[in-house]
Amino acid sequence: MAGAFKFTFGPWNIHEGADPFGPTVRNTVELGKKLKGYKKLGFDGVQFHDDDAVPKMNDLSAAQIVNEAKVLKKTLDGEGLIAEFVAPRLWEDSRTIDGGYTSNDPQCRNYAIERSKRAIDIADALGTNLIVLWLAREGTYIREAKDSKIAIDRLAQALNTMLDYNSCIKIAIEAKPNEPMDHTYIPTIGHAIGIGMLTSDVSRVGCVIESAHAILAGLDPSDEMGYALAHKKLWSVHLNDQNGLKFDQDKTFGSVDLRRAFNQVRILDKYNYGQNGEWVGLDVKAMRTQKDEVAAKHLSNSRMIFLRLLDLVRSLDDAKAERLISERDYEELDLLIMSHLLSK
Ligand code: XLS
Ligand code: MG
Repeated sequence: MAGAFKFTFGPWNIHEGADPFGPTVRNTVELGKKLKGYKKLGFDGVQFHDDDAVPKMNDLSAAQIVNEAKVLKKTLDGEGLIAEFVAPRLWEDSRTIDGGYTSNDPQCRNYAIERSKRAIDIADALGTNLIVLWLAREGTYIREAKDSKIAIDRLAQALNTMLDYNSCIKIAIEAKPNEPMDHTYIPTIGHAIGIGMLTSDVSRVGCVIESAHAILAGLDPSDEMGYALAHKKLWSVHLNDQNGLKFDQDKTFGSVDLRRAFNQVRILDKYNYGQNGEWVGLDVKAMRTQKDEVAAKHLSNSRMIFLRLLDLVRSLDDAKAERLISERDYEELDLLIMSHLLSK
């Protein structure tokens, strides 16, 4: 059974190391070079922001964008790589300063919708029907700046427009409670699934769970996964780790809390995550201190940690765990799990 999982990451996960307080510390790696490294790192799938796939897309016509995406598709085919999803990047343009779909400015909202349609075109050209929405700036810095009822109406409307634009796409919403905003409108997976229910085609709206985003909401990522699995809405995961309530760290999977990571792998394995083609995404960032030639280790390490935890998941004495649960001896169950993680 081991090996049933397939792994993916985005080009942004190999990055120059800039943070809000300092400039880049590593050289830019061209997309072509990054793509050549995927298989060596143990990955078969690529996640894209729309402009990772087609840089400077705002300067191009819709037809030009599709043509560029088709060229990229050939490169992917040549490398034996598959595009997992495309996500419109709606947080860098001057027209998305106050959000995209929930901006108070109708022209800015229109930009967000048009940009999302181009992202859908790119996904189509790359051979994937999965669109991810990380709703980065769909929220507020102060409560009074937007009307939260209207914001949700506008988000649902935007989803409907995208679903209508292409009847094949599925949209996976990536919840996150804060950063860059003080509060976002889709902070948890319950919110993501809930807003899908307001759309014209509930069956085509699901979610992607990022471990760090759940932790930032004060939630356990594996519980969020269980919630989404029960709704049959877990269409991707962004595994990583996070050391408490601070900025989004995107640390190597399992590097802060091994037990929390173990439980994520456990629930994914228990419910056959991947059986419908879902990928295991690792949305991790290298430490700023890492030198150029070793700035992709966080990716291969995260994958290796996942696979080692998978071994632990599959070698756990489940019968003993069940017995302790039936006896309600959770102290002994706690020790069983800890001993297993300590391999003693
Ligand atoms: C940022 C998000 C981003 C999404 C894709 O925190 O995790 O990387 O996964 O837009
Ligand atoms: Mg992510």
